[in-house]
Amino acid sequence: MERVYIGMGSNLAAPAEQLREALKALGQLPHTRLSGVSSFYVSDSLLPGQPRYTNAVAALDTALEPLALLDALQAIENGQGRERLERWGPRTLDLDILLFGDRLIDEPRLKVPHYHMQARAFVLYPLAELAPGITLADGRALDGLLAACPFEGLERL
Ligand code: PH2
Ligand code: MG
Ligand code: MG
Repeated sequence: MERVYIGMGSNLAAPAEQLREALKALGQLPHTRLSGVSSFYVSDSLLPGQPRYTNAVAALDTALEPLALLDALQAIENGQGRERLERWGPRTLDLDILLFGDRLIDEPRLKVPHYHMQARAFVLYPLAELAPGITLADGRALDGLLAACPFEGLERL
């Protein structure tokens, strides 16, 4: 089993409810255990003109390989009505693989560590609840990323 952290986000159709439903689905994935969930956080969208997001991070222990897990996450997104109309468009559910054990993954469909996570408070602060003090597979310390990324603008539910 490998420890995986999933970034979760929603800004449509009752976001907190979307995250709760997604957590149930994550808990039912084969060869996978849902091992932790952060608090939920609300923040403005990075793109102006969209509803506010609710975000959280989930910890999984899984025997699935990364691309099999990615397929399963996309199936959950689709099952909750995700429409892929525009990059960074508003979404009912976004499930991103942030970290996958100590692997560095660089494939067309999947880059791990997730390449935007270092500058996103709505990823780093919930991750720090579940994995305080960790070092990413690329050698960066979570504490260093947090120090460079103010909590400002996040509202913890
Ligand atoms: N996701 C985006 C764009 N902007 N803003 C917040 N606050 N949270 C998100 O998850 C988010 C966003 C597209 O990936
Ligand atoms: Mg995302
Ligand atoms: Mg995504």
